[in-house]
Amino acid sequence: MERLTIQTSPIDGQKPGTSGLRKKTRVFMGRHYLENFVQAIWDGIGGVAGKTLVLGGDGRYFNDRAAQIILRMAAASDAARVIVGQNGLLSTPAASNLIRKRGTDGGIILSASHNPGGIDEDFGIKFNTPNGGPAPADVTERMFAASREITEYAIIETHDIDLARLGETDLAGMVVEVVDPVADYVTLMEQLFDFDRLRALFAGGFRMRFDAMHAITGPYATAILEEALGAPPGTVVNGMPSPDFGGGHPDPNPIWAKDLMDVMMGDDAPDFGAASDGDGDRNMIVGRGAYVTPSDSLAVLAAHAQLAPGYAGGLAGVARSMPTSRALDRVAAARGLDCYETPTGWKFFGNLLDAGKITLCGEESAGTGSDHVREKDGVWAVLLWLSILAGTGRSVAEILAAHWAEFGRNYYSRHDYEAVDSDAANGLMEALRARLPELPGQSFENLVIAAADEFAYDDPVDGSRAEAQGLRIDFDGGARVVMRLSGTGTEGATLRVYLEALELDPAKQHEDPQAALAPVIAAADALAGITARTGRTAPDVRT
Ligand code: VG1
Ligand code: CO
Repeated sequence: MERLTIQTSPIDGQKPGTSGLRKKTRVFMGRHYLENFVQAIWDGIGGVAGKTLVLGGDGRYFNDRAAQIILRMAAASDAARVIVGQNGLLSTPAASNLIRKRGTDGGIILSASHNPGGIDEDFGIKFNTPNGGPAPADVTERMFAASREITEYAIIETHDIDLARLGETDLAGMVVEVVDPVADYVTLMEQLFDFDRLRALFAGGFRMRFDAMHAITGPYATAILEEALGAPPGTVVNGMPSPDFGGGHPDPNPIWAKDLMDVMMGDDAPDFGAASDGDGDRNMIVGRGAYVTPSDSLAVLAAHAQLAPGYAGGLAGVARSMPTSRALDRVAAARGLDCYETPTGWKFFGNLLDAGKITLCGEESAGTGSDHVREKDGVWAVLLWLSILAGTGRSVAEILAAHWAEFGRNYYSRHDYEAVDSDAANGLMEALRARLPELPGQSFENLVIAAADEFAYDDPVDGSRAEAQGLRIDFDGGARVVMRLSGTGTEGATLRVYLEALELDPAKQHEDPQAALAPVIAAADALAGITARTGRTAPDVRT
């Protein structure tokens, strides 16, 4: 084995976004591209000499090659140990758990999450810090800075490590420890949930369909739902991870998880349906004939979390990302819980969780989680929902109706305009930003604007400030429009328009959300000139 020092030079654009660095797979496969960024990670965290890291990914195309390169680079920079999921696989929450449980110096997750995979699709890499959470902005900025000054990287020249075989191997003085990617995660779930109770639910004939979307949660969901909880074989569908996710988008929403939606809305639907994304941190929840918007799911989980043993003592507080609906706030106010509003991206919850200010948190993009790890967690959300269904004896539809009657319904939808020309998208945002001060008091589509601002977040724990986190426009009566540009796309710009309207009258809480939101949708277009500026007459995705 020879340690090589390879001369290189900076590559433009290695700037991590909302969740790590995401690019087209062919870009990552380009000469020095992955190696440069991995070296920048090492530099950004002050080197890896003597350190222990976790490594795993969602199994997408290039995951296997990237894992080998990263191991050889870690060894060349004198890391002490890398704990790798078997075959280079780990879901994002399972990686977060391992980082914490093993007391490591952090970890690398290979994933572009809900983005499609394959040689012509997307790849990504993310570094998580020792608390198990995504690296905060100061750390990713150091990585980006290092990527712009790089002149060389070190790598060991050797044959591939066998990542299929569990156990330890030596790689030029570094220990490579291959672990079962599922086992520690199952142990954690057993600590939080009453598995006997959930087994009894399935034994009583409760039917469920979990769509793993050909992504990483297949093995986790099969081990927990079918093997540990006794759900019948076939409960988990699309459970074999594939490098291109069966050619689909591993994004659990009604568009990309349409098969599941069709089953759940059809005759003879099971009692409960769920889906997860590429790397296993997102969840979609759907009952028989009842889709649950992620914002509502978060609010329902907060209202009933104590039904699971892990949360029987109550919640310290809750948090949501800014664009997430205010359904959570209504539960928090009724229960006397602190409720924090953070920018988009899980990294902003880390300090609140570490400081014990919150127990539960989530985002409108189908991410919910708690203080058990420092990532959102799809399978965990499913188990908490199952605990609530078992504990209340109600159906999903009944739980939703009761929730809205008690707290009010925050009708909610997100409209995405994908691969928009970047200049057009930036122009739209700039024009709206410039008009914010004059908007209060004006009315659009009979909706009167109460307040308008650009969201900035002051972290209450470390005092750091994050600016330019989205434009928000509040209307009298509890409706709201939020606009921001995605930080996870790999092509042009994605404009996200978040729409919300509050309905307190139980007689009006059962409308189609797009119909209930029609005035807000029209107001958003009138405010920002979406059609005029982007040339799009309809969004690509409505969640
Ligand atoms: C999106 C979501 C955000 C989520 C992020 C990572 O970011 O809006 O809520 O945290 O993806 O999720 P953006 O910048 O594209 O809006 V995952 O499951 O793709 O890691
Ligand atoms: Co994800």
